[in-house]
Amino acid sequence: MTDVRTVSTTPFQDQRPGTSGLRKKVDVFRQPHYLENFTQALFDTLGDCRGDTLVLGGDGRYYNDVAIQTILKMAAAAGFGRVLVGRDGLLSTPAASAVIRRHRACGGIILSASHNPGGPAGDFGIKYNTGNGGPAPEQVTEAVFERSQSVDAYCIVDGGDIALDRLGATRLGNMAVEVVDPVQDYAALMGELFDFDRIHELLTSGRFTMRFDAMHAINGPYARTLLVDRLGAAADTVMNGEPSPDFGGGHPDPNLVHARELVELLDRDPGPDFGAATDGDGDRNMILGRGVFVSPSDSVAILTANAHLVPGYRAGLAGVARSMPTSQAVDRVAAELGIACYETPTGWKFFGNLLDAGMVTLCGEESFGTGSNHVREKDGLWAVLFWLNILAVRRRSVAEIVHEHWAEFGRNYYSRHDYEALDGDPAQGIIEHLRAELNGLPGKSLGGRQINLADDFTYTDPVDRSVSQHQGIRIGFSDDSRIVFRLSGTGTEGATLRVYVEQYEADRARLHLDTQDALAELIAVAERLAELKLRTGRNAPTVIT
Ligand code: G16
Repeated sequence: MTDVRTVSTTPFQDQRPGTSGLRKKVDVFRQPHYLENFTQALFDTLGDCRGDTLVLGGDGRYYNDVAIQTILKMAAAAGFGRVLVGRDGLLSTPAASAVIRRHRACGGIILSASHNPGGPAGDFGIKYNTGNGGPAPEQVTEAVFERSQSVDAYCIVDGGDIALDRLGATRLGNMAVEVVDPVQDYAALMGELFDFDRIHELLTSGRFTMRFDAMHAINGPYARTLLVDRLGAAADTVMNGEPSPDFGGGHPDPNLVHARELVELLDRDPGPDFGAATDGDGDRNMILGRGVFVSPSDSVAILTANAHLVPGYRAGLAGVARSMPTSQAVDRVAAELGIACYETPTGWKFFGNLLDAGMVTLCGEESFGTGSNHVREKDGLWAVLFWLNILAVRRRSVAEIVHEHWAEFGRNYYSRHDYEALDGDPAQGIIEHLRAELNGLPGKSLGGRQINLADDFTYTDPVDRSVSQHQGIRIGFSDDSRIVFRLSGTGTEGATLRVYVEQYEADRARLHLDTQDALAELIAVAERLAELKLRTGRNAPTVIT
C-alpha cells in the first residue's frame, strides 16, 4: 500500500466551471494546488469512489502531461480501483465518451480547453463526464464549485510518474492503471455506424478528393487510422496531422478564419471535392465543399434529412435537438419527418438527458458541434464520416446537396457576431439593459418586423424537470426571424458577447444571397436594441461567422 499524503490548501475563488468545464490560462492552472484543489473538490463531490473505474485523457495540449500524472496520483489516493488512460495521456473528447460507455466506467476526466489556443501562454481546462459518457450536468458542476470554496486539504500518493507511452497495465498503490489505445474503441464504434464499404469505394474511386485538417490537434491519429488506413483515402488527405502541445502555434478552431489553409485549398481550381476540419479536442467540425461552406446549423439539418442513408440511423430518428441559438433549419426537417425537435440551452450537457431517455437521436449546435446517441459528446470526425456516407450514397457534390436542401426546406440565413474580450461590466450591462426592455417589446414593430417573443430563455428539462434560467435573450419576429444575445461561457479573457441573427427565406429566387447582406436589416435591429456600438465601444464585432 502506497502512503497517501494529505496536503493542506486554501480555496481559490474562481473554480466555477463554465459552459464546458473549468477553463483558464495555463498560468492559472500552474499555481500551486490549483489543479489539486479542483480535482479534490470533484472527487469529494463524487463521494465514495472505492473500486470504481475512471477514464482519463486529454487533447495533448501544454500541461496535459503534468496534469495527468497529478490526477492519477490523486485518483489512487481517492481509492479508484482502475483508471483507463489514453496512451501518452491522449483521448479526444468523443473518444473519451466512447471509452467511458464501452467500459462502463463511473465517469471520466478530460483535459482540454477545446478550440482555445494552447502552449505556455494559452489555455488549459478540465472537465468531468459522468457514467453516460456526457458532460456532468449543472447540478454536479455547481456542487464541485461549492466544494471548491471550502476545500482545505487534498490527498495524493507519492511516487514517480507512470510511463504512459506503452499499452498495458501497471499499478499505482492499490489502483490499476491501464494504458489504452486512444483510437481503437472509437474506430470500432464508427465502423458500426457508417457504411465503410461505400465510403471506401468513394475515396478510392479516383473521382473524389478530400482534405482533412486536424489543426495539429488530437484528431490527427484518429483521422489517419479511419480515413487513410481503414477507408483508403490518399496519404496526403490528413493535413496538420501531428498533435502538438501548442497546436503548431495555431488556434485549433475549425472555422473560416482559423482553418485558413484548408479554406484556401478548397478555393483553388480544381480544389478538393470535400474539406473538413476539427478542433483541439476533436469534438467540433467544419464542413466545406467546392465553393461552399456548410453552416453548422445547416449541417445538422442536412444530416437529419439524410440520416436514412446511413446504416446506424436507417431505422429512423427518435427526435432531434438543437441549442437555443442554433438556427431553426433542423426544426423544419423534423416537422417534415414528423419527429420532435427540442430546444436546449447552449452546452452539450443539456442534450444528455434527452439522449439517455431515447427522446432524440441527433443533436447540433451553431458552434460547429454535431453528434448523436452513439456517444454523449459532439463528435467532429463522426460528422465528417456522416457527410462522406451521404456523399458516397447520393453521388452529388456538397454544394448540390446544400442547394437542394434549401430548395426543399427553404434557407435559414444565419450569422453569429462575437464581441470578444469585453470588460465584464459593460458586457453584463448589455444583457441587463435588454432584460429591462423585454416586457415592452412584444407587439412592437422594428425594421418593418413585428416582435412576437421577447424573453430570457428558461429551460425546463423534459426528463428530470430541472430548470436552467438566464440562458440568453431571445427576440422573435412574426416572420420567424430571430435575434439572440448571450454571454459566452467558454472564454478566458474578459467577457464575450454573442449576437445570433437568423432569418428564414422560402423564395427560391433569394436562396443564394450573401449571408451578411441578407441579414443586414436584422443586424441593424440588433444594434438598435442593444446599443452595441455605444455599450461595447467597438465599431464592429471581433469575429463574424
Ligand atoms: C462548448 C460547449 C458547446 C457550446 C460551446 C460554445 O463547446 O460544449 O455546447 O456551444 O462551448 O459555448 P459558449 O457560447 O458559451 O462559448 P467546446 O467545443 O468549447 O467544448
